[in-house]
Amino acid sequence: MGVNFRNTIFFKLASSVDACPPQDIPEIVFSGKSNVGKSSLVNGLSDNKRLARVSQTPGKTQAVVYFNVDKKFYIADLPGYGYAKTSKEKKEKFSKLAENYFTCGRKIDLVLHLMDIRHRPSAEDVGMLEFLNNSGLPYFVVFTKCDKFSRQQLNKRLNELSQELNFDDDANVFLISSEKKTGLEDLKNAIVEHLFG
Ligand SMILES: Nc1nc2c(ncn2[C@@H]2O[C@H](COP(=O)(O)OP(=O)(O)O)[C@@H](O)[C@H]2O)c(=O)[nH]1
Ligand SMILES: [Mg+2]
Repeated sequence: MGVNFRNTIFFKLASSVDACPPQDIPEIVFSGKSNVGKSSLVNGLSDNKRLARVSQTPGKTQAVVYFNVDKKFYIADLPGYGYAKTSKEKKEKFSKLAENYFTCGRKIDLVLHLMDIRHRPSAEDVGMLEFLNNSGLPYFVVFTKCDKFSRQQLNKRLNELSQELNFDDDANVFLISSEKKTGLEDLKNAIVEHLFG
């Protein structure tokens, strides 16, 4: 099935799992820390800089943001976790929402877990990968902001990271830069192949 990623629209915001849209089409979920580049990836995939708000202030998004991609699937952009700049109460509220998302009974067709290639994985990242490995949910590991490194540095980083993180044997790992638009075609193809191939 061909998917026109440019035909991506904002669909809705849900500040609780009850407000999530009906599951009439498949759903992929973006998870990861605030500021890792989730909104930028939505914009990068759809080639539309104005679609998702790219925030300089991490922790702003406190709802699941749904995008409808060419009427073929949803992207659910989860609130980022692990950022303490907002009040404690807010932090707990939105990290709960992200946490509940995976156990609320929604059918999730694919998880993209994003991590910044420059940083050591956080405890949440390690926990998330452990959860994904145990849950049997299909997932891709997406390392963001790869424009910050040379090709050689990237390979070195990837080696280090694969020792720190427990990727599933057949885990799909992608190196992307939303800024330089590298790795996005491979990622799009893999998403479409996974959902409709
Ligand atoms: N250099 C670089 N910066 C990026 C990239 N993707 C996102 N950023 C920056 O990282 C910050 C957070 O991005 P955003 O998409 O809002 O992250 P989110 O909180 O996960 O949605 C912004 O300042 C972006 O410009 C990338 O591929 N390369
Ligand atoms: Mg965002």
